[in-house]
Amino acid sequence: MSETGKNKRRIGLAVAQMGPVHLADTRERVVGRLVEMLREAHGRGAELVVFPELALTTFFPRYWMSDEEARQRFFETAMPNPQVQPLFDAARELGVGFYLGYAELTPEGVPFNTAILVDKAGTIVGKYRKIHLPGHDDHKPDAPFQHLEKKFFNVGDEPFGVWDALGARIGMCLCNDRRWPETWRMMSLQSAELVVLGYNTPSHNIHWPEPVHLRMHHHLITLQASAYQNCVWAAAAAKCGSEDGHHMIGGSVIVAPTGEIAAQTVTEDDEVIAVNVDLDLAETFRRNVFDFARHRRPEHYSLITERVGPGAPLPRKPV
Ligand code: CDT
Repeated sequence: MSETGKNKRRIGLAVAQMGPVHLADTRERVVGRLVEMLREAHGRGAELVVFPELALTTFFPRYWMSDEEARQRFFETAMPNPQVQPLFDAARELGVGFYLGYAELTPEGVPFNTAILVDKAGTIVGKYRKIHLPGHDDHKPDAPFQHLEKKFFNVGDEPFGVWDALGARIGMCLCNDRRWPETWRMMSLQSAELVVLGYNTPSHNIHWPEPVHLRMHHHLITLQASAYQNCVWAAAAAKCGSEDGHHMIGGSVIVAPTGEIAAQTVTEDDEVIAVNVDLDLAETFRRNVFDFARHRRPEHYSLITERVGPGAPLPRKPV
């Protein structure tokens, strides 16, 4: 490392991709896999480990069932709870923080698709509830599987946020959120340096006959373009492979603010990737092409918050 390299602000960052979690897998078994990857990541210098969305269970929104059954089988009513406690204990023992996605049922009985940020002491320091819920809420008996996030979860009740933790300013989102530019801009406008997210992306799209290769293509271009346009590092963890015959893409990545992929998984199984991240790398972009204070023109962006979808063109002055 160069002399200047020594002075840079760095964080040991790992993504812990998960292979499939089947319906028959217990929470204990899944948490055992997470602890094993946390230990491996620590051995490779990680201070923060990113786990997937809904990491504790199979991707259950693919199954039609009553809300009551889903809540009984797949939701957590407390975090940590006795089954997940070993992960929090390992984090404290090793001095490693983590991001974890799970299905949350609040004490008031409200269901969310949630992610938490846990610091090196094993304390929850941030919580994010998924805002962009894809899929549908009705039964589609002719589809090969369902995507019932709109049935099983409420839309997140707080805007996108960032948290000062582990020596960095960290933003959180979940899966489908990564496809929306608003997600990233909300966080970069709060000076995010690193955006972490988990995902479950089915290889087949039940809504239209999308060529399978486009799933990976759109996943990667979204992350690379968003990291660059928002001057952030991005870390994305898949749950992937075939869960009881339902295939989901891998391709977990750590992306630099340059838009370049710094590390990518090569399997569809449990796999750790790690990068010693230079948090200052984004500064060049923040000071130049994306100096927001000098170049952004929010007075010309009003439609972004006024309209949900496409509408009539804005009135123009006569030419
Ligand atoms: N989990 C999740 O958000 N998955 C979506 C699938 C979209 S297709 C209905 C994703 O954006 O990857």
